[in-house]
Amino acid sequence: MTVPDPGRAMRLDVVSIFPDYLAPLDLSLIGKAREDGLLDVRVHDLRDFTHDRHRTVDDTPYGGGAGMVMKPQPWSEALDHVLALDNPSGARPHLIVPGPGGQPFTQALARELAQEPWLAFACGRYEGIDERVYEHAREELGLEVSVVSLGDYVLNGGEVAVLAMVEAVGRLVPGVIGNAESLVEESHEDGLLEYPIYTKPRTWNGRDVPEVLLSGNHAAIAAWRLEQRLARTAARRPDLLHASHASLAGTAVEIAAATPGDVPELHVLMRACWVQEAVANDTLDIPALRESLDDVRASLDTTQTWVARSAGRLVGAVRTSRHDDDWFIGRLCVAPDLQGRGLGRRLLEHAEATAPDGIRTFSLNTGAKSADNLRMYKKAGYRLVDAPAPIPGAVTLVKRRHR
Ligand code: 6GU
Repeated sequence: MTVPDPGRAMRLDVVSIFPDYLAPLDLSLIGKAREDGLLDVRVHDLRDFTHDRHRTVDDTPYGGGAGMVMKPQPWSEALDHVLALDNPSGARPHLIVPGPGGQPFTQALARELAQEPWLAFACGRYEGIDERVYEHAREELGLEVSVVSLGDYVLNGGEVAVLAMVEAVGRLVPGVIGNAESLVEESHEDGLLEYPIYTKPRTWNGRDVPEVLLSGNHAAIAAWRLEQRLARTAARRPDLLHASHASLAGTAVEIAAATPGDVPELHVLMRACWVQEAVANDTLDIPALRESLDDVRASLDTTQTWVARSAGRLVGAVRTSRHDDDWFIGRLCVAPDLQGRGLGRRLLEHAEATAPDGIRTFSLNTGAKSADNLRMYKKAGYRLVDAPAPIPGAVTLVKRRHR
């Protein structure tokens, strides 16, 4: 086993009365990541911090009621022990307490947690942990404490939830998954569920693979997959089609020049955004929707592309190009769950602000029926021009530059 590189490994401590429950963390990708020194996982037995013959961790609740409550003292000693272990990064852990009463565990939260140097998990059993442990951890130990729930159902304890969370977070730590592109092309990364997948044989048990997948027509395959994703999301998770729960509030959004490393995420973001345009304009015949990964990569050389990131997540983009004295602003997009919060306007202003001397007009295209986009552009001073449609169903808007 490789010794974890303290500067690189993400540290994970788990405290439980059933440490054996966490044995699966030795297996598969997470086990491999531990061997490779990418994750430094340590499991602790809460009962090691009791001092009575029965190693008691629980007692009856004040005020009455069913079940038992975990006593504060063993938890306090366990946390002190975790904090006192060698800690080369100088960081403090973010304490995660799994419980059905917590904030929902989502891919977005997994991404945030994957950026932390150190996570500590406190697995409660019975009815839960004495509330004063949370206050003590926050106020005396100075820890950020989050209660996190896997979903709206009840488990017997936090251990299964920790297995799920460590797997979801661990696979986002750089290097744990070899092919980073596979990370963005999956459910919950761009607001839609995945399309159905098939492998050989072509006919199995009298069932054929959908014809389009054998056609070799990549545009047709992409359009079919997109339709499947939309249909599936509408049927199984209609809430995702109107996702308004994610928020930019309180998170800094940084705009930076796009690099080749941004291309896979940018490609997925564009798909997610122009699916909306496809629905709003009732057509799949939109160039942005048909851009391949290679097209997006190539566009970095022919345009100036900017990406906006929030807590590591790519949440918006825009590209500009000069045509004589006109500055064309293209592919302006904001992640569907974060629209309506002014991020599009910020990207637009950034695109305008980067225009060189000699530019006299800004211009852009959008769908003729893209009501939200049109409203935003008009508010920003753009006017529809009576030019031939750049592509079927699209319109051109122009604004004079004021200097
Ligand atoms: Cl994170 N813990 C427990 N004990 N029950 C749960 C849960 C977590 N998420 C859903 N049910």
